[in-house]
Amino acid sequence: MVLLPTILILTIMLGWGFGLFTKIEEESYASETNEEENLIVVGVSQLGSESGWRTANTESVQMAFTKQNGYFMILSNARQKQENQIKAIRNFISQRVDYIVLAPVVESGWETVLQEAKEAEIPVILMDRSVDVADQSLYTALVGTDSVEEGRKAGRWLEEYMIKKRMSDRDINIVVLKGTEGASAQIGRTAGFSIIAGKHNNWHILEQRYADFTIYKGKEVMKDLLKKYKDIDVVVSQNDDMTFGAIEAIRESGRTVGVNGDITIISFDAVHNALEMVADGVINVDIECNPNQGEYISDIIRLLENGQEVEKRYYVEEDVFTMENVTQEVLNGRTY
Ligand code: GYE
Repeated sequence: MVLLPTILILTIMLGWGFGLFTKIEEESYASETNEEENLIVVGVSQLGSESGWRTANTESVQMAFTKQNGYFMILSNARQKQENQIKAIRNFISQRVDYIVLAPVVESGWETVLQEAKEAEIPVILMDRSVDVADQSLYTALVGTDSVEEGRKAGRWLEEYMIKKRMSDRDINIVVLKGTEGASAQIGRTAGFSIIAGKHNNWHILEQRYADFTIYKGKEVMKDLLKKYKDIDVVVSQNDDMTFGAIEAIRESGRTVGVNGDITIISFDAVHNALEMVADGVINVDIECNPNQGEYISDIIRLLENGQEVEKRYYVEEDVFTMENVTQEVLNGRTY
């Protein structure tokens, strides 16, 4: 279900336009004055700061959970470690926060700590990525993206591109740069793309390698793949940061990328820098993933505060960008 798109657009226009690029703060602590002021105390466990997308995602909660909006937020950066997230959640529980927002670095291993939150009667709202738990009552709602569908969109784009180029029966060699091992965004995008690739006998996935959603790893892994395979036609890179690194590696190897190049680049996220590269024909296609989730979560908390029912899953709206639809207007409106 798509939640309040107008609020999203307003937030993009007003909020991020002011350029509030604060770094994730170290944990701050809830105090008694918050109760006096009647603020809703929200503990946010962010998984890290690995990408441009993640920075935007963190800024979206910082914009949503302000004192003016009636919140006191405790924000904790787990630096890619699940154990840090578990510690943060236990801290939130002992401080008796009103809500916990969790962006889980990996899918599995959450049962125990989520059970503890449930016993403390603190609703947990998942942000961005999902968890793999048998008991769905361990979290109240998820606001995120449909990563399997994102992977499918990448595959469908490649199908259409091959048809347009009258090359649909040509053999193509593909490498996949995967995000963090065990992360739902990685698992979903891999699965979605594989579903489409599986329909084509002439699509050869040479290798799929983890590159942690970072520029550095993207470059390192791509360098390695280029040494190993001389005939790569398509790179599917599961986020823009890895794509930036991969493009550097490809150029350094003497090969070219994009619309007029010899390696086709498929990316995910559609952050501003990447969209500029789409407009310039460097990246062929970018599957959008929307990081502005803080406002949606705030809406859910308001519903819960009013004793209303909420849905289990909210997916944000997402587009597919190629040279044809990255207009100046799109670029101007993209604040992350
Ligand atoms: O694509 C990537 C980030 O989980 C959807 O995590 C998110 C992904 C996003 O680091 O850039």
